[in-house]
Amino acid sequence: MAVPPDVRTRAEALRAEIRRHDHLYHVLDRPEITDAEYDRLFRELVALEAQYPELVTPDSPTQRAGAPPAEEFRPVPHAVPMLSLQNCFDAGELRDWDDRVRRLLGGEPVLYVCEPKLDGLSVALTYEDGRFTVGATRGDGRTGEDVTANLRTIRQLPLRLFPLNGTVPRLLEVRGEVYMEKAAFRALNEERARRGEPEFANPRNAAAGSLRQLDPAITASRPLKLFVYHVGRAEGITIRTQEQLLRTLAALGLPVNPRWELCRDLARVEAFYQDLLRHREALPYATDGMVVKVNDLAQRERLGEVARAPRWAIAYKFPAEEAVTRVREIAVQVGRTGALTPVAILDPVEVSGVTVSRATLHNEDEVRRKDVRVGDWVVVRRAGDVIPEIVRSLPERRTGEEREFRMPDRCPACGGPAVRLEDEAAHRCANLSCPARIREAVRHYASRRAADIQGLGDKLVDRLVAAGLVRRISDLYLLRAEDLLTVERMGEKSARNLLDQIERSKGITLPRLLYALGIPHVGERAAELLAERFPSLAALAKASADELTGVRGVGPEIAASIAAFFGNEENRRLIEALAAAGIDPRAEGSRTGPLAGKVVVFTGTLSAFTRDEARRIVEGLGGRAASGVSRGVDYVVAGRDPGEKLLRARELGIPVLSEEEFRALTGR
Ligand code: D41
Repeated sequence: MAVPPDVRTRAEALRAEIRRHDHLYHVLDRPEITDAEYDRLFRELVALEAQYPELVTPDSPTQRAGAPPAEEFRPVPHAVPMLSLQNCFDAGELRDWDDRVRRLLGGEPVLYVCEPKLDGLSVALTYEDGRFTVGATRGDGRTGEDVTANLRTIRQLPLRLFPLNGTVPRLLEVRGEVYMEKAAFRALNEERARRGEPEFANPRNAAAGSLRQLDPAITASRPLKLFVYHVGRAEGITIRTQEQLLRTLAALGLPVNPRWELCRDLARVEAFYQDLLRHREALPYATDGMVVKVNDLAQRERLGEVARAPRWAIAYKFPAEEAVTRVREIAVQVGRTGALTPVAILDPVEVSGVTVSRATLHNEDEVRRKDVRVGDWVVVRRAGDVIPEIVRSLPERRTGEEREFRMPDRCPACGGPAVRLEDEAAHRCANLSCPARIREAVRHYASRRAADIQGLGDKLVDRLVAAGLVRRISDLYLLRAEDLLTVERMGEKSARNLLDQIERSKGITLPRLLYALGIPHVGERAAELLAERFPSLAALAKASADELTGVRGVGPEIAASIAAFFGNEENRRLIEALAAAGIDPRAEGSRTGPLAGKVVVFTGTLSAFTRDEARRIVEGLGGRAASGVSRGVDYVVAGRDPGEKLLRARELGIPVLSEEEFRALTGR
């Protein structure tokens, strides 16, 4: 089918517009439109491209994900080798480097650019006529691996460069660092722990592991980010200094870390380092030091390189984040799924400014592998704000008093049997009503990314569980103000607020609820995928193994876990109890409709549709129709002869719509 010219023009305009908003959002962190408005543009483009497939270009914003899994990574030779960096560890070594640079340049003035050194994975990105064509890892510096399809999924990476003075360079090979923010790294590890998958040791391994995936869909699900800091090759553009290089790359729409500085002397370089060290914790990314580079590219040329590292740059590393301390005890924690985790209780020790007194040992095999015994001296490490870990024990300092750790065969919380399932690293407490498990399950349910019940803190959960008031998640919805007042010295007002929060959580969406239930292996991502495919919990509970594994991103392990969850009598009763409390969300027909995430209640008789039709309209627009009026309700639609519900809505200050207003809102 020939593409009508106006459609082609519209698609081009949409692409330009989406590119601009991608840049504003992902690179500049300064969005100009809401997610819903963005989604509308995106959907329009998707629809046009679906109708006219010949409109699709590889650099269309719709083409980031979706490449099929690769068999292997093709080798990519680097036309200009990717060099490594020489290191220094203190001010004296930095001075030696500066002295050498100045001597080699015959004492002429030198400016330096300082940049944070991100702990990620170096990549080279090639743009031809402004279009992203090839992306490669550093590899050994001469040859890397072709990870183009994976890099395309990184939202900071422009598929097309913005023109500069009306043109884009003929060829530009930029270099930078793919990394994972610390918070994202922690969340990924938590999810992996829940799924019983091995955790990544640090954000760099997580970034590398995510980028080196044969299936780009997996990379797309990992929150990778990018900063660029170097140009390997350029044609059709002249760059003379690092300062100009960074500004130019930013102007082309590439992500440049704004935290860089042009320094006129070594004192300024040292000040940049101290400042970075002070702010290190608060930065969203992990850094292991800074990189100092000669600003002038002509001077760089004269300085040259030694041993595959430029003489004109140096990495000034932060001090080691390790310390030595003793293991007082190895305690065992019970998780939400009953997993027992050994935790080393340490003599408190300071590691890069933070006191560390516990370190996770993950599981029994890990304790064996690291050969950690109670009473041992151990090396502990903190990388950025990653959970402290024991690097190794120091057996040479043993006295013979140390005790080997054995996983208990009873749960330390309830005394029930702890079993280790075949092909699992973890021991689990098998008792579903173990108070420790309930506590963790409720904490998880209330957490921000789940039901988001603010004010339901860990301590309060502990007390509610200990008092027997909460034996399963659904019991939260039976709590009364008196209960809260008796278990905790809480004011009437805070108790009210908390009950309101609990009430509000009844409006939880299906993907969030799926995640909040804490089904082993079902993380946020899997929950979203499942909610796209199954319209309700009931539908999911009925799904066959084949239907489950048919969902992209859901493997046999997740499917088995879901089947086991819904096959369990207790869990089925929990789902019923939740539904009885009014929690039975439906898949959102649309995530951006005017009623997305909204709860609507009807009262009285409607003239244009039946109740069921009205309900379906709401659901089709991403909302949920509820039967009772509570604080979680967003609109009450009043037809002819409305009932009690109207009064209740007025009492609670909930907006009341006439049938006409409802039709205007929904376009019916
Ligand atoms: O942030 C970094 N990790 C970073 C790495 C950076 N900001 N600048 C760098 N500059 C270079 C040169 C000077 C060779 C262009 C680097 C790296 N190299 C680098 N990363 C890994 C090996 C070398």
